[in-house]
Amino acid sequence: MTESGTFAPNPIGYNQRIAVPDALVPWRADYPSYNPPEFNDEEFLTKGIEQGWADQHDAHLVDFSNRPSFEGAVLLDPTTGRPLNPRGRQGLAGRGELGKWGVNNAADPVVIAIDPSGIKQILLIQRANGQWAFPGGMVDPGELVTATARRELREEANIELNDIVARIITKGYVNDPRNTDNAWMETVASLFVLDFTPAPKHGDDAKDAKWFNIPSDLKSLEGQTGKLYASHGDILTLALAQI
Ligand code: RP5
Repeated sequence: MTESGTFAPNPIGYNQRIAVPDALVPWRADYPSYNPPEFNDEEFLTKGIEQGWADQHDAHLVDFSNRPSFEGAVLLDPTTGRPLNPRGRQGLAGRGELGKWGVNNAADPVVIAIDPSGIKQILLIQRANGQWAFPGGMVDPGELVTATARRELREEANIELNDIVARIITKGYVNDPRNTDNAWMETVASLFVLDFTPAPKHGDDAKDAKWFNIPSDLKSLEGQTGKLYASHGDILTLALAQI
């Protein structure tokens, strides 16, 4: 089970998001009338607090000193005590369906199989919102990101790659549709290169799991899959440049 326990952003809450003109996205841009709607999935977050994976509702109660961001130092809103998204205004306050104020850490296994003739395939799962994605998930408290990647592969695709050495290909902010002004996703993506294609079986909240041929580049892959979830297309492009 993923920490958040959900894949599809609640369309009701996230649909309140307002558009922010590009020039006014950075917090340093003066925008005195900025007053975005607030979305916190209270029932879901209260369950998360009880189960220990979500922060308290009041961000003042959270110790952010041990919550590093790949984006550098994170500013806190002096009034609410909430972290401010380092990528600027997102048109929605609160933390929506993300358990943590500020950084929410994920891990993404990028599993690519290459056959003897050089044909490449990528293992993807289908999320509840229908988009294809890496079988990634939230890092559990105290868990190493490399362990998260292997756990999520097992849970979402029923694939164990214990004998395969993975290498980290990128770490950073994810353009996840659940991001808000005060909560956002960051991931560590690990590359697994295989010379075989273990049969996947979808599990957890993945609706499907399968291998896709990568004909030449991301664009040709997305011709089959549709746009990959969040920043996964960019991550895959990085991965392909490294093999
Ligand atoms: C994305 O959300 C990450 O890249 C990762 O794939 C995923 C983690 O969230 P859940 O799958 O646990 O919802 O931003």
